[in-house]
Amino acid sequence: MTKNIKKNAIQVDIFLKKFFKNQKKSNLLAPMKYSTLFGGKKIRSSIIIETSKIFKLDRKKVIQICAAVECIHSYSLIHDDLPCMDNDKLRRGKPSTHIKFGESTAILAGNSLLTLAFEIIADKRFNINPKTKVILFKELSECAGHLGIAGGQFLDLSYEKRKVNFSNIINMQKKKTGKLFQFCCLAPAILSNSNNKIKKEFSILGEEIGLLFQIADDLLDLKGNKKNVGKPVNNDKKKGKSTLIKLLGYKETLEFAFKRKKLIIQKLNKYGNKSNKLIDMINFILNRTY
Ligand code: GRG
Repeated sequence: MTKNIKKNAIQVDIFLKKFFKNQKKSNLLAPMKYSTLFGGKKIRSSIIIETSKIFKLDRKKVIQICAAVECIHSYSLIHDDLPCMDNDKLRRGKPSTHIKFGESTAILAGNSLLTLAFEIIADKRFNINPKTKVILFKELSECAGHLGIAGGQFLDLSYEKRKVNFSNIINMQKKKTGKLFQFCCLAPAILSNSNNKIKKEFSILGEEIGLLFQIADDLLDLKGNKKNVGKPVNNDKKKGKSTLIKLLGYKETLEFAFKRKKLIIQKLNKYGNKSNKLIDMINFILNRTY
């Protein structure tokens, strides 16, 4: 499995490197590259590529979507690590972007990665129907904005050191992490002109996969090791983060995650062999050590 994830990540990195190379030079390019090209699993790209197989879309057809999503993901990590947010000095085993380049540069590099994501989709070499591009823009901006990642991050920060109930934690995690995964599963359905029912089905699946990913991230924070994870562990407790583990305990959270995983896989089973690789990916999410 990890071999497949690595292979997918290399291809996205090749695309991103070329895209950066074709940009006019600026002082922000170095921190932008630092945050996107060196390290990171690029699991969201793998989810896009493996979902695309269900829709018989070649990986070349979705590489721009992968690159755009990774830019937004990297942007969110840069901002997440800032002193005014989670104040983390280590990311992917290296100094966080603001530690390496300074705070203002990190903020601006993050902002530039967000806009670059839309530039990548807008690029004329991404040769798809303009109407489809507009739909992708709309969905991606919704997933990144106040109803998605940014809104979820707001909730995450405002829930620190508070007693938060189950449904509020799930809602926060679905926004903070689930929404970008939602886009990863929805985009291939949009690109293949699927009907609204299928688009809805893949949106929900993506959001569920994202929630599973976030729960696995919280489990790793508790039981993982710093070297593998690439950032300090046991952070959530120190910061008073509201997680399912805090509410339910480790064992019950793990059981909850395995139940959710089973439901996702049941839904994907109806696609037969075409969904095998995506199912492998979902199994990886919960078994991962990094
Ligand atoms: C509007 C995009 C945007 C951002 C501003 C800071 C912020 C609001 C949102 C942060 C959201 C966030 C950091 C969610 C955490 C998701 C998560 C589990 C990250 C770790 O992802 P991995 O494991 O990281 O895929 P790698 O290093 O492999 O890329």
